[in-house]
Amino acid sequence: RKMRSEVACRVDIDGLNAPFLAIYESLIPAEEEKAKQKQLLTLLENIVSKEWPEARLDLYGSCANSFGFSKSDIDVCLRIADANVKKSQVLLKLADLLQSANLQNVQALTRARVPIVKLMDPATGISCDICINNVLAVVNTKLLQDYAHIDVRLRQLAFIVKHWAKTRGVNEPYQGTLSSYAYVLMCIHFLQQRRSAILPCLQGMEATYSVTVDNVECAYFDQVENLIGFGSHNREGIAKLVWAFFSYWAYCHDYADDVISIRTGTVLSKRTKDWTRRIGNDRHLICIEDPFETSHDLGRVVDKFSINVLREEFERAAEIMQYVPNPCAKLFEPY
Ligand code: 3AT
Ligand code: MG
Repeated sequence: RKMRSEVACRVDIDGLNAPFLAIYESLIPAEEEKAKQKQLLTLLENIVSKEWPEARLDLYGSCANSFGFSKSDIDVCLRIADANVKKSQVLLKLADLLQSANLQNVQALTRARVPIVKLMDPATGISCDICINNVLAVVNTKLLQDYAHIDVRLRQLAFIVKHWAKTRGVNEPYQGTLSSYAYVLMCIHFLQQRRSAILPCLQGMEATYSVTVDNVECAYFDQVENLIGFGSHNREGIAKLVWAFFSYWAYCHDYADDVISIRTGTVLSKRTKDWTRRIGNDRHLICIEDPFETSHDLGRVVDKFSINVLREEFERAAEIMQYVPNPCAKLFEPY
């Protein structure tokens, strides 16, 4: 495959803003859904505090980072100081408590990569996963949420990309494609890199927020109200950005050498990260640096088969955006 720099976009691109915005609007959760999530969180807080008065619950993931769709499950992190008690013991105890409180489908998955308890709340109909002390996920949720405040085009682009990835079957990290978290990082990176930048690099600015979690220092500028309008010199609409996002990943990204990094706001080389060869199951075929756990490549789930699936999907999307008169139907056609 030959790389090229951005080619000329179709002339009618801005005419496609309306259909993309309509899809975006249709995926946004209603206020009443947010209220139900709060209601469930309060119920869980009451259950947990009886057993562990010091513990606290945080929402994380898409229900808290503003990239969640309507009718999504919620992700909750239980923070508990108990260093002596094993996580699996806490999870089993928690599952007991939830069961006694009449929550449904309660299941403790103590051997999963991220051990969780699953449940469904019959009062709100919401399903929920609870993990223990996954504080980095709570902090990266805040970072994503802060970026979303700066320019609404991030939320629009990420919704379209996630919706595309879900309908095309390429949002399955257990099957070698990328997580929603990885797609949002790709969108942030892309908007940091536009010729006139739409997003700043918050970790490159003076830190106003700083926490140390599991020996990782997480620091960045979080007073994002002061950055609203940062990207206003760039007038590109959502359709142009969707087009450019897919053509970047189809034709412009250097899969052999590049690592995208929202931490630095640039592209790094695989050599500087020592991500040039396969180690264990990490193949580094598409490299997305985690903003805080910098040794962590979100692309590591991608294998030699799924990399082709992904690249073909990027190319398919780029071509549809370039040539198909009404691209939305085809772009989001179930695979
Ligand atoms: P969905 O709307 O559920 O598709 P999501 O934003 O909830 O999207 P995930 O379910 O992929 O995203 O992950 C939930 C959160 O867990 C998002 C992020 O805060 C954290 N997370 C997920 N994968 C990773 C990872 N590989 N490294 C660090 N944090 C991660
Ligand atoms: Mg989720």
